[in-house]
Amino acid sequence: MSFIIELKIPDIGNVADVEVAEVLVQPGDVVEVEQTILVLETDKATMDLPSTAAGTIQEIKVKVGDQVSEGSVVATLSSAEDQATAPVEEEEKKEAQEQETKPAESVPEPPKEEPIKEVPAKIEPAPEVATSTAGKAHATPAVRLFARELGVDISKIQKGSGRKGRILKEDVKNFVKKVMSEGAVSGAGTGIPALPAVDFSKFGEIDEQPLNKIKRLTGKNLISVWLNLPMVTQHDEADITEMEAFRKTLNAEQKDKGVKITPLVFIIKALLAAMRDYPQFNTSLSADGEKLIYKKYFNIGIAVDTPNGLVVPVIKNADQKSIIELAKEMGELSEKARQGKLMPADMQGGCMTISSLGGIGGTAFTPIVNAPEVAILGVTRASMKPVWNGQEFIPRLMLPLDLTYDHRVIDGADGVRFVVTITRYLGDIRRLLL
Ligand code: CAO
Repeated sequence: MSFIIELKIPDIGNVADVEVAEVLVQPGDVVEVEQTILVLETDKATMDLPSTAAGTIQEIKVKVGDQVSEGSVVATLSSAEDQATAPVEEEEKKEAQEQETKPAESVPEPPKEEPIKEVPAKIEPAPEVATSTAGKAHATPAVRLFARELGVDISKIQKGSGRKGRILKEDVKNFVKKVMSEGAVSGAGTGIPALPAVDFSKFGEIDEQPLNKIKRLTGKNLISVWLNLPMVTQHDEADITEMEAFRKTLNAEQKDKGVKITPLVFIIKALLAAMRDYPQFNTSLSADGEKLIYKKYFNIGIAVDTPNGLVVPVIKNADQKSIIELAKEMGELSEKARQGKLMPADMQGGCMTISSLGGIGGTAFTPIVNAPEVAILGVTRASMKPVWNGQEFIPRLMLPLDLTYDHRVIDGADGVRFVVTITRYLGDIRRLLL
């Protein structure tokens, strides 16, 4: 024989019109005694409403946002007599008899052989639940328990996806997934304390946008490089007055052929020449850090700014290409990058990278090495400067260069020698022929 049991709101301390914040079950669900079926919310706290009986949910009589008070029937449940807990058996029997003579309002009339029991739930207030603005997690005890079981510090989940930012089980699961997949980003496993989460909505209106895949991957990679490589940046300036005059002539000649020659191709040429002079810049450390691998090929990566983030296509065998060929390939690769059409092979095999911000501006910056490469050359905007020639100041076009290198592989003296060598090649491009 089975019984239909009405689950009602018990005495909740003279609080009327409490809002239903979550409905955790639906008709047909089999529930256990003490399983939370609803979450109620007042201005100050949330409360779990546990089922007082085991059985199958027949009907849910409330929805999220409804107001309930003591005595409100929230659900009906069919239960085998021996499954139901009967904390107040005598009272239940009496109530069941009353139900037989006086059917409950808004409860569909049960089959005759199923006497109705009204079992007021023992409501569990969640005193420690507070709003996220108070710095504490906004979650039900069931979710807190779930988080504890997974070893998650729930206060690290700043905002949940439930109503009013409530943290749901799903948020806890997503948090665990994020920590597992982005361990490097949070500093997990490095012994470095994670940055504290901040609820920016406390200070004003915000708009939360997920990072795209390129940004997420770049971020992970940058953190890993930042934490693994001892990096030093060396700054210098190249006098490119003559180089620019030649570039302008060349550009005018090439205009009809649709090739645009920017300072970058000359910088690639000068970098290649310096790499030949200093082979330790065309190396990578082996994974165990015990060996230095010298490369006999010269592939140059170029950082390209795209609407989706930074990508680094690689010009393969750049040493075997002319200025015009490099300019053409640079144009094609940056176009492909901006259209999101680069293939993984287009971005692999780089020996050293150039990050040129010269088309935008800047006077200096400290680029991050594109590991496992051992150095990166940063370039910012050339400008006219007064330069002392031994007798007088003369106006010269000076190009700022920023060389960041992995100090495990490159000594400071070689770092400065290398960048000075690049300035020499750029200062007199005839030297590139030697
Ligand atoms: N000084 C002065 N002018 C420069 C210059 C420099 N160092 N570098 C380029 N210019 C000029 C070019 O001659 C061109 O002038 P015109 O339009 O009059 O011909 C203009 O600036 C624009 O150049 P560009 O940026 O389109 O072309 P580029 O070959 O110099 O650079 C590319 C190509 C793909 C590298 C660049 O477009 C880009 O994306 N740069 C951003 C890279 C980046 O985000 N790096 C940061 C990574 S974090 O480490």
